[in-house]
Amino acid sequence: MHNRLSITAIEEGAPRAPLVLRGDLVTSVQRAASFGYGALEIHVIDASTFPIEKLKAALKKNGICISSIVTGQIFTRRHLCITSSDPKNRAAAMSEVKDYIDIAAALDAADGVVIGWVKGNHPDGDRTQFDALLAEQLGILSVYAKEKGQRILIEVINRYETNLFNTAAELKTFIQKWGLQNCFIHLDTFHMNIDEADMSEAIRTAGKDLGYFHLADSNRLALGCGHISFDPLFATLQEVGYQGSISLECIPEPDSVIAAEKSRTFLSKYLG
Ligand code: LER
Ligand code: MN
Repeated sequence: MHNRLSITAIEEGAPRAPLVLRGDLVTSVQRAASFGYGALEIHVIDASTFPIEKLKAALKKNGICISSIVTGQIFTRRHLCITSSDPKNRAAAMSEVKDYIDIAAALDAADGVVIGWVKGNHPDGDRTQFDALLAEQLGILSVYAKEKGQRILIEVINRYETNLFNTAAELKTFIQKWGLQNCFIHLDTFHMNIDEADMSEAIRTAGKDLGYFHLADSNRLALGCGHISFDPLFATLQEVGYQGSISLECIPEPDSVIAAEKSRTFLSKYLG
């Protein structure tokens, strides 16, 4: 396969958060390239202080690109979500996601902008109003992203973290029902191993709408440290003609270097 291989980075985060490279982002660009990754996925903490120009220079110097910009920190650190029942909160969330889309555009991200936790959770009971609001907000963001040459990548996340889109089929149905353009399905092997009855079938369900792919083993450690069978997954990615990046999002244990190198070695049989 010839997909671009990416690795996750954040300036600082909880030790067991599944983000491999930590610390200064320019250093992470150098480390990603030296470990044999062709792209960096950045979980941006604060758009207002994000070092766009320094990163552009570092990417050029090291010959790698940005695969995606991830919005999760908007929710985890600032408790904002695009479907909040508080109009101020949701307006702030939308404004921040747009700032993240601007960063992705400035860095010419290859795959797009990931929307995970920032989409919120649906309330108990009737979902009709919530779904309409979610579709409206995603529609606004996808038009904004399209104007900037970016795509919206909606992540399917397991039931213990969110009650929205735990399977590829749920998300595909939602995208089709609301006619969302420029919104793609983002799968993650850690989440799929929990909620999909058949992981290969989930990739087939996403099909041409598959827009991004996260890799971790069943225990969210480096590849080869758990019990996921990756052979059929890579075969199915090929079968559906997936062209996007494949990004390592695992817990950096015993440390970032070992997790990055071990996973890179594991992947050489699929990606060269
Ligand atoms: C983010 O990509 C993800 O997979 C979530 O579980 C948050 O870590
Ligand atoms: Mn993920």
